[in-house]
Amino acid sequence: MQTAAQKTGDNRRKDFYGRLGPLNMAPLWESLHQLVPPQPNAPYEAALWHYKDVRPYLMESGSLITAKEAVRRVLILENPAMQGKAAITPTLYAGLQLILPGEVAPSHRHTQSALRFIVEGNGAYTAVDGERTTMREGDFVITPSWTWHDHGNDSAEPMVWLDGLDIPLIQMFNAGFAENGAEDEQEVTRQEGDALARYGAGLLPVDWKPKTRTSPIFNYPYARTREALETMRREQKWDPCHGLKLRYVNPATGESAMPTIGTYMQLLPKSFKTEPYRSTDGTVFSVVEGSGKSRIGDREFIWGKRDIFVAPSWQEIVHEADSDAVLFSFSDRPIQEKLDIWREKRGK
Ligand code: 1HN
Repeated sequence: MQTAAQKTGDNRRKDFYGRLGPLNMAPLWESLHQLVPPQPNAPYEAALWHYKDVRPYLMESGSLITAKEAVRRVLILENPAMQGKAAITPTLYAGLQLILPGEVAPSHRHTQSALRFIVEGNGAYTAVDGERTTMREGDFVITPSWTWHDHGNDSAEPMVWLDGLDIPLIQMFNAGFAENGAEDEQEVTRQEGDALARYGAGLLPVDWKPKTRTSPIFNYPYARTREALETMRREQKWDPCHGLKLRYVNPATGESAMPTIGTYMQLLPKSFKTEPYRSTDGTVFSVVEGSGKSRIGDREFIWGKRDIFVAPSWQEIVHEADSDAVLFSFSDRPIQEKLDIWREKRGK
């Protein structure tokens, strides 16, 4: 029971708050706990998209609009707790892009950085900085900030990839710029494989200096990544929380391949169950091979090849592989690390 004096006090406060509003002021003490929480309490959810459920809609979109008209024919993967926001986490955007045989997605550039993780199909290409790279399942392809890029599909099959962009982050900074190219397809000025040969063979051109923070390699082929994991597994040195987990790096700096988005590939052998793990970087996973399940917070998700799921910041993750499984993932960890705020917790 409130006393009369308390009631008067409450009313006086309410009245006071009401008079602050028009002056664009607010009492901190009413929201302090929320503003400075004892630990992260993500305002978004864990979620999973089964590829078999999503694919028919993607193909239907292919009959509704061309890649050229759409500019990018993409179905956005929206976090269920952030509908209408084009965000899968508060800093990251994800979508599934379809490009059909014979189509071109016209050239443009923007300050947002993009990654493509190839989910289905082999043989479509993306062009960056005058080089076309053929994309195959499991390849990780980068479109660096402010570089011209167009996509095309000269193969006989549809191609679907997962787009990951730092759109919400750039929105927050209000630092977005974009331009359309004069031509649909940029001029090809370098032979295919040029960037990988120059920068991706454990060598660098002798007098070359990086001009940006993004990796000069723009296609990290799955064949190489998979081979690295397969060779490493023979040692049987598993990380209890990650199985075998590698991060993609910019060979010029040893930092993440993209400045704003960290990208990873991990192998979980059949029957491996990870120790509980949490970190402050909300993470998007794409299943490359195998099947299994993941507990994220108090929810469980059963996944198979090509499924996509998201784990919010600081929710506990436990993965369990039913068969040898390979997971690609991306998050905003590199930014958090630069700000000295990234944290992880291993075990319970
Ligand atoms: C974009 O440029 C691409 O180039 C994909 O493929 C998705 C989402 C929002 C803004 C730009 C692409 C995008 C995008």
